[in-house]
Amino acid sequence: MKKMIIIATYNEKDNIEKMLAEVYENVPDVHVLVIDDNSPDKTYEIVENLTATKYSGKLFLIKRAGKLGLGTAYVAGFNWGLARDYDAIGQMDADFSHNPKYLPSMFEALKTYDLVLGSRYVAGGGVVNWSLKRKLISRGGSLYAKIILGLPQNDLTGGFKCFRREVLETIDVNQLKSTGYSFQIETTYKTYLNGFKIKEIPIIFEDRVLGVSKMSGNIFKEAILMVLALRKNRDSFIKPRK
Ligand SMILES: Nc1nc2c(ncn2[C@@H]2O[C@H](COP(=O)(O)OP(=O)(O)OP(=O)(O)O)[C@@H](O)[C@H]2O)c(=O)[nH]1
Ligand SMILES: [Mg+2]
Repeated sequence: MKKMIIIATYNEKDNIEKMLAEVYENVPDVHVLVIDDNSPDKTYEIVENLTATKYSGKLFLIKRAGKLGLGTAYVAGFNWGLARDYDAIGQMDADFSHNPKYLPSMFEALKTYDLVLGSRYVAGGGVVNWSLKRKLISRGGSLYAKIILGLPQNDLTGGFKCFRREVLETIDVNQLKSTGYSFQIETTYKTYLNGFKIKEIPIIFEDRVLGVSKMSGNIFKEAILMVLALRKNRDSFIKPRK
């Protein structure tokens, strides 16, 4: 199985090199695509250097003109991966909230499942160092989406995921409507609607230690409305299987 991981970065200069080292330590044969949105802290320069030296042939960089959002970064990454011969396409954050030690078991599960979710909300999973408020918002958001959309999965907003390429080919990544947190809900929902097998693997999610948070209130509003829109348009997301 040829594997790749997409890591989107915006001002992650303190995290990215160590993150990449840990990813390759855990999965030596994985390819990583970094999508950087012209980070003011020049994260892309660090990555550029590593593509030419230490990680030549297994690290790739797409540098975009400016901050275009995490959702469109993943879409660009999905398209990049689908245009090449990867069988497994993963995504994770650069800030160590997603511990690379989980990658081997996630890729292993992808041999029998079509989408693997790193899940905070199954037995053995959890979050550390989060305020009660953030815990409630996150847990409530997943529960809200689970109920409205009728999904059996428990962590619908997490961004630590691995897809089989067939899933991304089927759900039409260029038609994804969300830009913020609901992006994760949308891809999992469309995967589920198309009959793919989804596995949740417990992860302990750790709050970012270095770098600055990009949370905002608008993102939540979008998510609440987007979930309703996804439910309403449910039938149009079911594609004929290839
Ligand atoms: N390319 C790109 N990457 C982004 C953008 N926004 C966030 N990211 C990256 O996406 C990942 C997740 O973003 P975070 O800022 O960690 O979001 P979060 O985990 O919800 O919030 P904090 O950890 O509290 O900051 C990180 O690797 C970010 O650097 C963006 O607009 N473009
Ligand atoms: Mg984060």
